[in-house]
Amino acid sequence: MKSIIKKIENKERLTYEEGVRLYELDLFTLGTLADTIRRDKWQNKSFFNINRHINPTNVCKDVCKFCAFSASRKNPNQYTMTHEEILKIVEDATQRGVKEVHIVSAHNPDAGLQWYMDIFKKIKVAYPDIHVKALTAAEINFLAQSYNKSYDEIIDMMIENGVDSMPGGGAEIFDEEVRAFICKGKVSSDEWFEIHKLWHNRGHMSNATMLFGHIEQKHHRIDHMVRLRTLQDETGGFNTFIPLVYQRENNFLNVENFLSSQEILKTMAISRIMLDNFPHIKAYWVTSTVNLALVSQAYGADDLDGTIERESINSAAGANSATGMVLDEFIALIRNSGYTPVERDSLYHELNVF
Ligand code: V47
Repeated sequence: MKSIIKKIENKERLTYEEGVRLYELDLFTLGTLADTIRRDKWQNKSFFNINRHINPTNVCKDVCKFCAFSASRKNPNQYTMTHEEILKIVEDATQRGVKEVHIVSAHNPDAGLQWYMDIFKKIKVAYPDIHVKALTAAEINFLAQSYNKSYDEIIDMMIENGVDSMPGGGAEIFDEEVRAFICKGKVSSDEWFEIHKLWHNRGHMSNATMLFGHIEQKHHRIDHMVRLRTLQDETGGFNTFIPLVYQRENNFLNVENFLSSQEILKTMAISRIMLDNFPHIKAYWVTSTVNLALVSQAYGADDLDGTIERESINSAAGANSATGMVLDEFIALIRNSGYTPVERDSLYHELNVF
């Protein structure tokens, strides 16, 4: 173990095997190692943005076992927003200073390709300064398959219609066996990577998530991180890694044991250590709780996502995030936890230091 710690202190890259062993370290040691890396990169800064999540439809042809958000066509709670409804949300949001809309939908077989694409153009025409972060690799794969298009063609359409960056969703866990159990039929791991690589090769940035705390084991998380690190070496197109804590309500995975805070913090710290080529690690308060996201700042995380305003995917599964965070409160929480709140834009340019 000593040689692994020495390697981290010397800023040397860890192998997959060494990464798996990191979970044997105590929380304090892991935190100290991750915090040193975080402070080297970002000192005392904690980044956030003023953003609005929009989930325009929950009708989904896929049946991921962990998902509480999707509604089959028989579900009485299904919804699909009109473009007018979405534009109204964006209009209201811009009046509150929102600078990014994060748009993620389910895989709705009835909505049509143009329904997915036109909304981006309408938003960009009406609000040219707003950053549109939209379409996960899972959605791109769904659109390509449903409308007989290549990934390149869908990406062309995204760029033409004004999508600025891609969110990190749909990654779940890359291990093929776990993936087959939790989300069979959805974008495969290889396809997820192919799509992000194509997007990066066009000069655009994206994020990467990892859904953990369900049936996966620790070594699957390290495998997930190492696969991401490999693509990042090649393209440099990832901004942020976001470990998403699995929420267990209203879904079909039936996981009995919830992760301990200690294991969540260890995973945060281990991602900071393993993903040496990722600029940012995000503690997504929606799935970790606000309190643990604040503590995560001392375990490698330098980004707390944003105010969000409304969130439907994780709140459907039990997260306390349906109505977002009030900006002043968010800033005060970061400051009172000992960090410098820095409002960023979607590509991490600093806008305001509080
Ligand atoms: O891919 C679904 C996850 C993701 C559950 O790029 C669940 O900045 C926990 O990707 N428990 C969508 N998670 C959200 C997402 C995201 C979030 C925040 C920031 C960014 C970014 C991206 O939500 C899905 C899936 O992994 N999810 N169900 C659940 N029960």
